[in-house]
Amino acid sequence: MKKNVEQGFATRAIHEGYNALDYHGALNPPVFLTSTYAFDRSETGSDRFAGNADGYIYSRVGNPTVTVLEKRMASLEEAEAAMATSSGMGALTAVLWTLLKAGDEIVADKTLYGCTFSLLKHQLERFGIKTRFADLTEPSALTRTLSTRTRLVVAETPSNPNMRLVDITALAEICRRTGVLLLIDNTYCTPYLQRPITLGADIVVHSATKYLGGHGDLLAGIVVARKELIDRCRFVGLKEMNGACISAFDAFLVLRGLKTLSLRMDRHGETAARLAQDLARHPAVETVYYPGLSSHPQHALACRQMKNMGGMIALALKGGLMAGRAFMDGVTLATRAVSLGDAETLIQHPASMTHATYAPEERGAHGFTDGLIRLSVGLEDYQDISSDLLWALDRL
Ligand code: HCS
Repeated sequence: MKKNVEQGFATRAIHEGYNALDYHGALNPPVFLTSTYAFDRSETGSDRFAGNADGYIYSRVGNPTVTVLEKRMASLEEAEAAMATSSGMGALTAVLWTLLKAGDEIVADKTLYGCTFSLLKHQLERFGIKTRFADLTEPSALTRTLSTRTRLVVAETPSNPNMRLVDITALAEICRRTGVLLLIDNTYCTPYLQRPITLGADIVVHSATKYLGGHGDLLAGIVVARKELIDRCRFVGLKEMNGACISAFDAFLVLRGLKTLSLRMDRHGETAARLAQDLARHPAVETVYYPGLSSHPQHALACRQMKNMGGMIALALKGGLMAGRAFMDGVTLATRAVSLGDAETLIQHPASMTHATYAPEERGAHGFTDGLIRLSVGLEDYQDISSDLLWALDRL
């Protein structure tokens, strides 16, 4: 794969894919608010549609502002190419519609974001595509679960919401030997903390709504892979199947967010690491799920695979669901809301919110309890977030 890494990560997050002098010196990429593109003559249009000439044809398939974002994300993930979409689910479905047909199978890690789980478990079945779930924290479980029909392996690391990690290198090696593609959802880490393509994954998807955008003001998704695969996802999954194209304005906002990604991820990680320790010491807390804690079962893997331990924490309280609800209602600085990766600290209850798509009996089987609370640690002062959370815990 092409590795465009001559400059540092932060430099590329600010500059890659854009030259101001090509656009009248405009410091920021112009927002191209256009749905279509004029052809100088009819043959130009037919050549572009046939894929025999470069150039824009329609903004569902490509737009100059979006192209800057795609070049920048490909560089940050150290991949050949990227495709931006209107949401993380749009990114995932563009890949699935492109790669799969009736009769094919997916192997997925047992814990996934609720809508990803529902798509794989319930919705794809209607089209004859089956998903087998396995505990992919143990790579040998993948070998046992693969069948001759498996086309794709899907995992989040860390997983949403319970912070389980998969060993990307180990899974990639098994996938390579068996001719199956490995897709990693890198939303929790961003390429600043973890670059799955460099560890052997074939495809990376993101909800760019989260840390990449970083400010809770947009919805977007990204697919990263080798160019041949991205071309297929663009002209099949995006153009002909899901139509989940990102708007030029949202692409601009993601580009603005990326400029500060490294600074934000450092701060999210520093604050979350301190908070995880505070929470783990509190008598009302049963378990803190954070890969930076030495008590995390995959702490050693996290130290190898991630630059820092990220800004997401999950916790279970001794009082279970009722205590969790009281804790959420007791905080005053943290915002009760789904989503993650924003400047604001967000707190939510997966079983009834982001993961309500799991049936009650599925939650335990897929690795999280009804009492689990998820925290997206924001960029506020550590002391203020810590006081807010500990104050609410003290009152349980
Ligand atoms: N994927 C987001 C949106 C949930 S509905 C989250 O918070 O995990």
